[in-house]
Amino acid sequence: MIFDPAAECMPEAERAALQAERLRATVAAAHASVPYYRTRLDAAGVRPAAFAGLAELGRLPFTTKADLREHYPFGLLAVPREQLARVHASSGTRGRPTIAPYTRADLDLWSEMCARSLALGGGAPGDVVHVAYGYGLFTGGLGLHYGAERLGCTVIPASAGQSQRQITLLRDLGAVGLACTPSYALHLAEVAAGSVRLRYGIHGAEPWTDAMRARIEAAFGGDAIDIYGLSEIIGPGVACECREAKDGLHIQEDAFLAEVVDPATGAPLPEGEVGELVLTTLRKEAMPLLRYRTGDLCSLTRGTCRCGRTTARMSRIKGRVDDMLIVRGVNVFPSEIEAVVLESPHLAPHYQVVLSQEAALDRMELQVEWAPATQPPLDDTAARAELAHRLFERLGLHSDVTIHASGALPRSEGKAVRVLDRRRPS
Ligand code: DLL
Repeated sequence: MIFDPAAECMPEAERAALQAERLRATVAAAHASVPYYRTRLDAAGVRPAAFAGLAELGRLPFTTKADLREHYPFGLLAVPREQLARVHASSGTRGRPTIAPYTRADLDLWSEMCARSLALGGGAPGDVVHVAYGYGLFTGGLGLHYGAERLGCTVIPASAGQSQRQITLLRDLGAVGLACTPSYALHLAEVAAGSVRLRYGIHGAEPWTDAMRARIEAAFGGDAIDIYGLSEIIGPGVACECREAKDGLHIQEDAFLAEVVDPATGAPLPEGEVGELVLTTLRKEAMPLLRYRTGDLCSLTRGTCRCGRTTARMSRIKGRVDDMLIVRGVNVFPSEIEAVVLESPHLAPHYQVVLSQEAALDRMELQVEWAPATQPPLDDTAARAELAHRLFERLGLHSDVTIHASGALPRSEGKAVRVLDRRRPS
């Protein structure tokens, strides 16, 4: 089903007009209520009263994570702090957390976006939906929770962890939908050992591949759907795949304006080209963001989808601008490594990349493990060499490979840690 056909199937010209109007209102609100934006907009010579909307998008300043850090925690609010109904945060890897403040209306909008996402993935009123994203400051749990309630589902707020109990609940309460990270879905699949069947899974918050999708779908028998979002913008629900096509994530364009730019120059890139996703909020009250540099790499496609929706679609996230590894001068995205690992049916979909330094040279080691059903050979030299060869063909980089026994690598309950970089900072 389509949760909001009027918004999701709107003719493109009509949507562009709506976006232009909302963009003008957002620029005006940012200028009027956020001193930081007033200064930046004035410096760029943008006068809200004369701002033409979409055609002048390029005149608006970018906002970066550094700007958010600098104005931590509430420096970019466009409403008095008393009007905040809730604050979430994303831990980030270093430094201050990134704050996600919501007014009541923002929470409402967020629920609506997550309800649309669940419906995109095959959800319907009356479904039992098991939410195994972490609840708390992380936006995954409560975001999907309220979205599922909005759709009219029965929600099981399981949160992450205690996997055996999760399986019991999934089975006993008859869940048809599961919401959790793709890495946690694989862990749950392992524990369930075929005893849980689902209609759909709504998986995001970390990069994953189509090969990973195939493994999750084989384990649970349903559609494994990619959902995207980030705390700064709203949390999950910015974009989500449809179950009909699974060919790009439909962006909720009446609420978020998407561009893809060259990460180095900031210049807009044409449709289909991979670059950094830049998002402008069109309906947010608490912290409207203009041209926010997400750091996430993807491309955009326009045109009506097989599912009937007319919203632009973003490709799967290829990686982050800042998680591209540079190993002996070669650029490597962990997702490329994942694709190589999962080509082999004898390996489990769990892996870790360890980077170290030996005699001033980078060393990359890929740690994988045998699939549970595989009888490992006594001497795995040939298997390791074969994997190292395929990695070299894909990445142009020599790496060492270790194949562990099934179950040896750490399992994730939230966002998986794929890379351990033990090189000295240069
Ligand atoms: O991860 C929100 C979320 C929760 C999305 C549940 C989907 C499902 P943050 O913790 O702020 O918010 O992290 C946001 O996670 O900039 C991406 O780098 C990454 N990310 C999120 N979804 C995807 C995805 C949540 N589907 C950061 N594919 C983003 C790849 C993703 N990366």
